[in-house]
Amino acid sequence: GKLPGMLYPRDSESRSVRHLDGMWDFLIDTSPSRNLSFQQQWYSHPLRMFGEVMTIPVPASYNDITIDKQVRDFVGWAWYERTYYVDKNWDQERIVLRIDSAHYNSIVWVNGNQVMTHEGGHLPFEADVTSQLTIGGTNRVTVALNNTLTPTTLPPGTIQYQSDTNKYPPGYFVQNLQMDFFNYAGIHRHVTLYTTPKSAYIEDIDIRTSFQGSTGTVNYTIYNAGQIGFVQVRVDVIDKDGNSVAHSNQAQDTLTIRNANLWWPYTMNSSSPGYLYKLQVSVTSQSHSEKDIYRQPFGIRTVRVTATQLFINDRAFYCQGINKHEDADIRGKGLDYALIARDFEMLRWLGVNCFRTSHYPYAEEIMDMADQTGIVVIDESPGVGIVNDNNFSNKSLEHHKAVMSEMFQRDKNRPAVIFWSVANEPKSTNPLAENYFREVIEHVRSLDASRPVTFACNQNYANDTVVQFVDVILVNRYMAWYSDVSHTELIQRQLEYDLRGWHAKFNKPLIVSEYGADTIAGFHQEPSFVFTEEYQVEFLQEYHTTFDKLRGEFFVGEMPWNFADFMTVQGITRVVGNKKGLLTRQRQPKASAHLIRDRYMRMITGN
Ligand code: BDP
Repeated sequence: GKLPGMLYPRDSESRSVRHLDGMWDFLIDTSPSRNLSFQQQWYSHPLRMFGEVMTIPVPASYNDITIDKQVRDFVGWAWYERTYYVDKNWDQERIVLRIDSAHYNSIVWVNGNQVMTHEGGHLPFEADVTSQLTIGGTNRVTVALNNTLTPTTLPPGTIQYQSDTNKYPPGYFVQNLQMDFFNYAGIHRHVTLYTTPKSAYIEDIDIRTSFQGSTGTVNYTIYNAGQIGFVQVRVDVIDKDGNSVAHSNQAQDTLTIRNANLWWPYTMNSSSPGYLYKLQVSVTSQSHSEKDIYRQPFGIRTVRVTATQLFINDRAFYCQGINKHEDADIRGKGLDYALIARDFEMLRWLGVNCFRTSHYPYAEEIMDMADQTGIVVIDESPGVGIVNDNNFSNKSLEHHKAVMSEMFQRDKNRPAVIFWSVANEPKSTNPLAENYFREVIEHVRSLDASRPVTFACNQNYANDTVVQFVDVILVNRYMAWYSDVSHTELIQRQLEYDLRGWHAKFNKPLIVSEYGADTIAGFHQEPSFVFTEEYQVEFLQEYHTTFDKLRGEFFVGEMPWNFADFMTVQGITRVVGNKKGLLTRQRQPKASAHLIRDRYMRMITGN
């Protein structure tokens, strides 16, 4: 069946957008049952009636805002609330409430009435709230979030109860994570109210592109959610200069564009990287009383892999990559335009032409920047840490498929997205993984035949059961870090043997999707020593020698772990977070950043 549309809220002649970002009231449910908030129905009255509320910003993770450890490390229901005025001129409109990301389980009320629930962070959800709102008056929105991870959430986790009352008070529990990043929680991205016409509105737009010679092909479908149907559809392809270069009056059609500008990564076409067209869609109701207009950016480009190569627009592409996280001081995983701008500045400074959204879908504003600047994205799901038998259950599988559908709906029209990555480091040697991932990958292929599908693998080629299903092999490797630590002299031998083994067995192109060493900025030692900047540089250089050797054969890309230092759970192997960044958490370079920059710049200039 048709998946619900997830068009990004954009204003137009027929649509208004209003962010509800700002300071919200906030209260965590610390009751022993963890459930007092539902017994007392915290959604039924202003939150301040139920406890001493804090002021927490939206968007942001709540964890690192306060000086209260209980808030930082909280596991359970956290409640957000604000009031807002709805413009009296919106009385003829359909009004939608959209939350771009809230981690993890969410329930949303408007004026005390439940309007939606959603499972999973990192992806948007929305509901038509027209009938719940007081138009021309104040309204209260309440969001309850629960960040508990279980064997069937993505990412999965467990709650461990401690029963030894000699050591722990009654009811004591801890959240165990199966991923190596802090489980930041909160309303992480925009909360938006937007309007469309009441019944004749555009629900979804699906665009597939290709080209022959200099002629581009744009195949699109417009989905009408309204009950009354359109009598008129008008679709125009608008180029960068604002000119219509093709048009149609059909809800589904294939348009050709002569002398099309293809969407290119900036390293392949520096004069016009990331060329975006807009599909301008307008629909008019039968009675002509309603008209909806939406402009969807898209690019014309193709992706293809062979047994040894990766092609974008039929030209070989090499991934000068990097892995990222959504992570920063104070705001955690909260959307921050200044941070996004700085990150893209540093990506360009490093010469990066590709990043992986390790290990969950990133904010739409980040994806927009990738589309606009011509940086390629491996779009990864929150399927990180699928390692225990109970993570492969039918319930997990159904949820994983649903998450892939949501990701596809959100990102399907983005030219920057070249691959779907369904997971990071699942236990793919577990026999249960074979059927689970066959189904997940088949599901993604049924949604999208135009993009290769993959996952990042940390297992071994002899026993892996899942790489057989992918189009391109992604392996995460930590020779001389998690094994043979300090022995950089072993990297080349072990890496070449391993990478050749993967290719020989599966006959697919290969990317090293992670490699890295923890490094404390400012630690120096010569000869190199683990955790020093010298060690990180030497470590990366050894990998590079092997990458360069295999590049002409089947090796199509490299992605250091990680762009920047990032926060993790507290533990004895993490010194205030994971320090494998080329940059510090404040986005300043370590010595390794200069090494990668020199290397990637030479690739760009061909020296
Ligand atoms: C890999 C994981 C990544 C970790 C990294 C590390 O994919 O999330 O942060 O190792 O340990 O196994 O630094």
